Amino acid sequence: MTDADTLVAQLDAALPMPSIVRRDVVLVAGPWLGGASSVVTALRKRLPEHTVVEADEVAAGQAPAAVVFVVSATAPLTESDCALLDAVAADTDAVIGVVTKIDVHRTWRDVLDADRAVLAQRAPRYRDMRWVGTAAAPDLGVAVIDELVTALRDILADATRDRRNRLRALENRLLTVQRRLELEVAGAGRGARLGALRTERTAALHRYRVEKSQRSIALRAQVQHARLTLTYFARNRCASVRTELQEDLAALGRRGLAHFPDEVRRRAAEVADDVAAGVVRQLGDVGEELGLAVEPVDSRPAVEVRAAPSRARGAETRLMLLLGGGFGVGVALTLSRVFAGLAPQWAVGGVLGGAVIGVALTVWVVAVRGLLHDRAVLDRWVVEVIGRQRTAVEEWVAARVLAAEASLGRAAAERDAADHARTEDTIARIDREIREHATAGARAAAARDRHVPVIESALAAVGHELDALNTAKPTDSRSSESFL
Ligand SMILES: Nc1nc2c(ncn2[C@@H]2O[C@H](COP(=O)(O)OP(=O)(O)OP(=O)(O)O)[C@@H](O)[C@H]2O)c(=O)[nH]1
Ligand SMILES: [Mg+2]
Repeated sequence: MTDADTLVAQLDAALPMPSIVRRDVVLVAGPWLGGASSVVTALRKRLPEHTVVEADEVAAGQAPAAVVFVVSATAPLTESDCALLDAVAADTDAVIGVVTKIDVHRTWRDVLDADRAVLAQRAPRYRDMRWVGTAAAPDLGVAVIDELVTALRDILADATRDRRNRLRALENRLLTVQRRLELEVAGAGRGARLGALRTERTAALHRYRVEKSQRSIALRAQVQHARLTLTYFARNRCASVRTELQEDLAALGRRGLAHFPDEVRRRAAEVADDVAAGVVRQLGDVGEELGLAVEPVDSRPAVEVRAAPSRARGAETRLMLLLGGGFGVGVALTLSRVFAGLAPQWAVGGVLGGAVIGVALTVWVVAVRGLLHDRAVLDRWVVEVIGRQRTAVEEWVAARVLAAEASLGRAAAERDAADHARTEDTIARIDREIREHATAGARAAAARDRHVPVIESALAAVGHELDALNTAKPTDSRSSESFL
């Protein structure tokens, strides 16, 4: 057992080590339109004892005995060409470089040197790689493939090939494990995920605070607005009903006055109903706007209309009778005098007529004065009744709005509490995930620190042994000189 095997045996058995199946085939691969298929055809003809395959005939997890890497002499290797070689020769040390189509590209030697230099710079393993020029499917003349056939025969006959391939595969496995350990420390997108989680955490907290204060501002503003609107509504409704009642009263006759108090009661009750409906509607709108439930309004403003003042007038009636009588007597005397002066033959009739007119005028003046007095009394009564009702309605509105504010405040507090619990859950989930990532990172770092030193020693031993085998092997890195 070599050093490399001993060190690999020391590696933790739990480490997932990719394994490969070695196939006794020659793999010919190269970039697009490089000429690989033509080389395969030519090699199959020349080396019937070996199996020559193209890349699509080698499954994942399989490795060939030797790799022929075919590139066109058109231009030097590009980065993607080199990456292709890395992939196909990852588990195989026996690699031959082929520059093809040398029949049409006279500068193929320069391209070959450039390819060799590019690969030598890419990895030390390619430094001693053998390169040949071929023309497997020339446009004119015969195929130039002999040197490739010789090189391939040499490489396949090399006694150290198996061991070198095995060591190369081992190196690839070790590098894969090392890369995986490093990747696990960095975490697949762990940094980005942690950043996203922290942003999400800050956003969740910010959203909770902002939404809470916005909701409480909205609640205050809406309640304040409802209070103002409803107070104005109640006040205006009372003022308009008072004006209407006063206007009605001014047009009422003696008989209508008797029913007027009932009308006042009816209208006062109407105002109370209107205000109650307005409050229900407005508070309902506020609740809907805020998305909160408002307790139903189950009362209406109390309407207390006291009895109208009595129309007993006593002294005033007597005074009016006196004044009306005086006025009637005056008119009667004046009329009798006029008749006595102008038509003495009608003097008696004038006295009688004057007396009748005087009495009629007296009755009329007293009645009109009485009606006006009653109206004035009722007018004052209406002002007083509606004034009292306005106070009662305003108090009722203020009490309802206050009650609604309290119930909305309670509902808002419940919603805030639910929101708080939800935000706490979110934050806890985010914190848990952040912790899990941190733990996974620490675990991965510990695993890397434990395994990487052994892997590095094993890699060094593998490299050492490969160097030793390559130095011992007779190298032939001459390029084809046979063409042209
Ligand atoms: N002049 C010349 N042309 C060649 C030579 N080898 C291949 N070609 C031409 O190059 C083209 C591609 O050849 P292929 O052998 O099919 O190359 P490939 O890499 O298998 O191509 P893809 O599989 O399509 O990527 C064809 O038109 C061939 O005729 C050569 O040695 N000389
Ligand atoms: Mg092909």
